Amino acid sequence: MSRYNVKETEARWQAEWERRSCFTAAEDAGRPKYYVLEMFPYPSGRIHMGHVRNYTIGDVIARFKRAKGFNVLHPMGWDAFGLPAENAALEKKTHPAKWTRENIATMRGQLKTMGLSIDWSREVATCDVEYYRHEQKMFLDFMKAGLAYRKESWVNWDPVDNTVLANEQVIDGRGWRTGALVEKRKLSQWFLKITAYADELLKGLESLDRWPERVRLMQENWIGKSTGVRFRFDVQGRDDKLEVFTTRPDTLFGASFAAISANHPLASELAANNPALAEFIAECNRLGTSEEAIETAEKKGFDTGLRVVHPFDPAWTLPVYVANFVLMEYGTGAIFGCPAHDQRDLDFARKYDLPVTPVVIPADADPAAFAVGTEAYTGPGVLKNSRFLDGLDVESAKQEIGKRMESAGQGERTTQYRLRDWGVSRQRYWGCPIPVIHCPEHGIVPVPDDQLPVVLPEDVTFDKPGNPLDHHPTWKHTACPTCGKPALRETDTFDTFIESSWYFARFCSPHTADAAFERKAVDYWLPVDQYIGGIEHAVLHLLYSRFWTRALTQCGYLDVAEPFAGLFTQGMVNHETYKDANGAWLSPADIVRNDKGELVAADGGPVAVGRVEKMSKSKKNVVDPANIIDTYGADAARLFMLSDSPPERDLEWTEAGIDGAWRYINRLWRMITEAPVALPAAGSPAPAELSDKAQGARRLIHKTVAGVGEDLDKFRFNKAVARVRELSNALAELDGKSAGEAWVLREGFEALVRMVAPMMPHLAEELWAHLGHATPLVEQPWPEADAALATDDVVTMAVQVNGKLRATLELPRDVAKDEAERRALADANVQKALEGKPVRKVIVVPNRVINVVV
Ligand code: ANZ
Repeated sequence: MSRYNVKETEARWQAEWERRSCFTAAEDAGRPKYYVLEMFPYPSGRIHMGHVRNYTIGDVIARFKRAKGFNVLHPMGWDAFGLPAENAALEKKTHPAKWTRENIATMRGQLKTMGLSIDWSREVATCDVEYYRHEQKMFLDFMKAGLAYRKESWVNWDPVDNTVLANEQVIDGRGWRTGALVEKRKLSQWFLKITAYADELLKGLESLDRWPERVRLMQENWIGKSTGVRFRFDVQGRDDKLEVFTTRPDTLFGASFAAISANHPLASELAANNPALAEFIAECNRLGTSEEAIETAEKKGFDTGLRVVHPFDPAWTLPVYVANFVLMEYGTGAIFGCPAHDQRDLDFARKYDLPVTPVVIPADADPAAFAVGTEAYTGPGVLKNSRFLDGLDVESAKQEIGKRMESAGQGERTTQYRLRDWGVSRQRYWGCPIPVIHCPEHGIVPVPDDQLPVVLPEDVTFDKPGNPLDHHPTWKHTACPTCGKPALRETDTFDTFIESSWYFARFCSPHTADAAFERKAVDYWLPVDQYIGGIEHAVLHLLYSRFWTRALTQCGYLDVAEPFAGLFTQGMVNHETYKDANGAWLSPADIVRNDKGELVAADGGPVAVGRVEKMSKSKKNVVDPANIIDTYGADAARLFMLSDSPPERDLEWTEAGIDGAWRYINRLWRMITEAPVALPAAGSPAPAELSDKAQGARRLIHKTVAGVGEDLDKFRFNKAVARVRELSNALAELDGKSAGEAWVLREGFEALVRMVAPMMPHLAEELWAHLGHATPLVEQPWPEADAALATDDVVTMAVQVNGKLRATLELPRDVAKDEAERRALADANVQKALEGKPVRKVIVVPNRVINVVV
């Protein structure tokens, strides 16, 4: 029995594909293009199962589309700037550049063992100056176009290390290394005007009909369009006014307080001679900068003692609080609170004993009795307790009050977006330098074109906290491009989301030196036809890329509406979790089965099996793909990734699963290399005569070809695998002896091999060669199904004699009634059941049943 030598075979075909440059893409106006891209990896060290799943899915699509005649672009690169490299530098005393490049080398080698059909000649690493220099130029063009600007903004500050912390470095409100309570500080930082595109980014979502609905909804919520009213309260005893934004102006007669953000200018002014207020503001600032932190914190306020006057009643005043749930960055940083109809306001009112007056009454409630307890009423209804609004519905009341405020000059109806401008300054080393210079005389001066790129220096030290660019003895000292006098370089670097906002465009012409890309290359390849990645990027990365594409279009770099025409988000790879007797996590590699088949620790100790969860280092439930590929080969890993669950769902990695994939590969290998009879030569014409069995097998072959093609097109990989398995089972039943069977076996084997090629490319190549083909399978087109054979033209009909099932017959669909009758009566079992009695009647229900009555 021949054995499939997976290691030798996989390596040999990988080398052969490379030798023949099978996956090198070039523009070709004569063929339809197809750009398939998986989200590029961060070079963290080694590839994990999430990568294997992501790149397997992408590779199936790439290989399938290539076979279907598309000119496929399938590139790979490295999202190589970022914090982990700097952390490694601090903890392992290595240089971020060295750490990153070593990781890239390791991971490239690992990816190559997967047999991915990638055009490696297009590989880019975003930490290379050949890459990031172009985004410096883009940024300067954005500045000219008014899309980049500077403003003060809050950062996390570690008071012990005296350094800015990234959000990921703040753990439970404390610095990750010092454990010190993190403070908020204001720094001047760069912003990109993504809000200028808020409406376009929202409208564009409608055109993305090949994106998951869920992702479109998440982006819509993130952009957060609200229509409402901005209006101004008079402040008692002061000349200035307090401007608020509300989406519910209809509830104004239910207002019981006003509140401002801790960072509102009025709050700072009042705090100057109010130490208790200053302390409250400091407490708010310790909450952290994220919206989530603010949303989940207990609602707290501080009564400023000021009062504002109700816009429609000069005798009615409301207290003004500083409140921890009011964000400075949204609307005007100030609100009015209507506790009956907003949960936060209600919680706040109950805590500080403020009135709760319902002003919107649900249609089915008794207006006299309706009251609000612990739950605010946010639904529709009719206005009450609201003077000129009484009796109106919510929508009309909003319009009415808006109109009145506009004509009195008190406020305006407006649209407000939750989306904030994108802060891109990071006080970090391992990133792209922001190409501006600070001159004492000329302020911010963009680095002139002929002085680009601003290269990140590698001779830096990590011996003290803070940004090494700041400590570098010479790097930041330069001359002002305007006056030539001493000036300082910006030492902040870009947010790494910038690199990933345009890499898909760089892949179109990755080696163009004097420009980010060639125009004709992006015009040909963009948009990406199929983008594949994790749902965790549903908002930021995808939204930033959509914005960046529009900004590039505005600045004349390219002209595409949307960067990613199709998006697929795959599920996670999960695994059981294990704990030892002491409750410590155990890795699957530390566990064995004892003689009784029970799971035990390697030392024989008991193992508690826990929940199936996402593979993570902290719970040790990880399986290293390198070990799997080493043991079972890439094809088995790929097959298991595809066969077990639909790709959008989570997949549970099990030993039994990978084992099953491995066994199937060997079965296919044996079935074809040990065929029961000598097969006719490749390309032999079909024999004139086929037995029923052979004809039946042919029908299944062509049905499978049609079905698998459709499944792959629709990302139903698990269904495609099931179909292929069904066909291989059927072919295993043929002994090749009756008329034409040997020929059908060859047809079946070839179809099988060609269909599994996108999924198990190495095995497929090897079997294709075994079947006598001299040119590799990657160069073959996708098999065509014979439509006449592929359709279900045969139906199974039941034959009953006096109501009892006596036989089933395979008959052509819509067969004539007398033909059905003839075939039924000719059947041996039916004849037996008739016992020689005369047939009185035959009733044929088309395609279903033949009833014989005696
Ligand atoms: C009064 C009111 C009454 C409100 C009511 C709601 C319900 P969206 O839909 O997200 O746009 N708000 C405005 N600015 C805020 C800020 N900077 N920080 C925190 N909250 C703020 O939310 C708009 C509503 O959120 C506004 O409408 C305002 O409260 C609050 F029964 O005004 B509303």
